[in-house]
Amino acid sequence: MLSKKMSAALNKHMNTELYSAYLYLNMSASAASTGFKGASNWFMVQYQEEMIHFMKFYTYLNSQGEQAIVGQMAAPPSKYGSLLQMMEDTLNHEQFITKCINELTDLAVKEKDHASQIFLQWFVTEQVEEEENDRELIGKLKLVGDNGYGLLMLDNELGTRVFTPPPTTAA
Ligand code: OFO
Repeated sequence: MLSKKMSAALNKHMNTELYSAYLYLNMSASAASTGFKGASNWFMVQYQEEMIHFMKFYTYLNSQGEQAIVGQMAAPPSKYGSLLQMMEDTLNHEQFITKCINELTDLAVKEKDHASQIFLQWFVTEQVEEEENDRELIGKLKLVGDNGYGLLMLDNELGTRVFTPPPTTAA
């Protein structure tokens, strides 16, 4: 059983995960429109992962007898800068998500909500991995700079990313 406060906070964040999915879907289209097919694939995989994150919250809320409610949200930007800028935007967004997950975890601790604490642990770990991946790519993009051959090689590398669905979308 969730407190009203915990339920509302989890539901709000569920919608933020959906926003993340739409954000990366727009980034994928933007990268494709500038000829970066590999980067487009990378952001598409990112979109697919965010949909899993969204579904984890959706499933968890419903499993706790709450009704998950998808609400209205702001449209993500449709115009982006260079690949480096897009990756820096991605890291900024993920740092924001990390802050949200930490706040949710703080609330779960405060509410003595052990089930939610366990549920949120997966996301705490996931965010470390997400930020690490983004920082690594930012480093590579800075190294490559405006070098066309380097960008082509990096785009090829981004094209190899594969979406691996978790064994279950449940919490
Ligand atoms: Fe990118 O981790 Fe969810 O939002």
